Amino acid sequence: MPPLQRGALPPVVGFIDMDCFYVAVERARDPRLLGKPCAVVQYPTGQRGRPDLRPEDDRWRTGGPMGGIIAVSYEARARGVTRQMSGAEAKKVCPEVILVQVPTAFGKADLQIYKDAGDAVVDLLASRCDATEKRSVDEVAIDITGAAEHLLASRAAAELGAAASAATHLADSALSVDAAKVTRSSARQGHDKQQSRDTSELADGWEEVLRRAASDPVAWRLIAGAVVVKELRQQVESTLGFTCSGGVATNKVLAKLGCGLHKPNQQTLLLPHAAPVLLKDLPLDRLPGLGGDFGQAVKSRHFADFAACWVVGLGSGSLVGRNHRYERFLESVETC
Ligand code: DCP
Repeated sequence: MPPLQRGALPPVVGFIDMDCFYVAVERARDPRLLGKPCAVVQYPTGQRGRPDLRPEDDRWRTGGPMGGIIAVSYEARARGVTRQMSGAEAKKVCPEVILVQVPTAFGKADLQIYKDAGDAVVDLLASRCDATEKRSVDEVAIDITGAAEHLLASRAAAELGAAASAATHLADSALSVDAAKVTRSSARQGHDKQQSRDTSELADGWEEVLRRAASDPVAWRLIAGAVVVKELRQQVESTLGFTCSGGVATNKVLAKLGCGLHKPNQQTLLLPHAAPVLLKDLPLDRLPGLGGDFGQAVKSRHFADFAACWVVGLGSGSLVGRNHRYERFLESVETC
């Protein structure tokens, strides 16, 4: 293993995204939902004046107005249920789907159980990370440079390589590049490319990566980071009962991008040399800040062929706080 040069190398950044999070929270509270097609629905309009539904009440909706869907289990996604549907529409495409309504307080949705669960995840991650940055109710960027360096100093290289390669997709594997071509909206609905976990596909490219990493300290630290993320994900599942997906890279934009390639309950390593390959055909809406109409306008007016290397050049960025360089880029294209 090459010698470590603390401070001279880019950080090791992880990204954690919980799988179908509100559903997972409901499943941890009610194991009858495990393995079943189910979805969480927002409270239906006209709820005011009705008694509140506390978290501990029976919140399954079997009739009447069913509200709109805000989270869908992967089992229900496989049967055609999507977040754009109303509960009634979901029942039509998948009659066996179980709909759980969010709790209410004072006639309004009460999201406290989901917020508490997200905070519990951050607290657990913080125990082994240099810094954590909550990006949404169920997404966390983590600086795991110290934990990766600790593993490099305390475990044999062969052991780390074996652990990382057994659990981690490479972002430039054929499977990942294929997954990257899917737009954000279809990725969210779940598709077969996301869910393939064939171990021979996981092994694709790893032998070469490990051989090259022997003389590449940046790559070695990221490989150790993949082991850290694998262990953290296992800890989250065994302690809190939630599965999550993970990404590892040298900055949070790329770590998030890697994280979204393979869900649920999988993880992806984005080594620096893999970024241009991955970003070449990436739909712009997969990058943070470039989803929706703005991303479309940027693409059509400025980047028919998106400048992937620019994103790689974000470098380390700051993990905690805002990534000013990326934001300046977004502002500059907006005003072009
Ligand atoms: N959420 C919401 N309203 C939306 C979108 C999401 O209330 N319009 C809530 C429910 C989700 C949670 O936020 O469970 C996290 O949203 P994500 O977009 O991360 O999606 P999921 O975690 O549900 O699924 P995935 O496994 O695809 O990340």
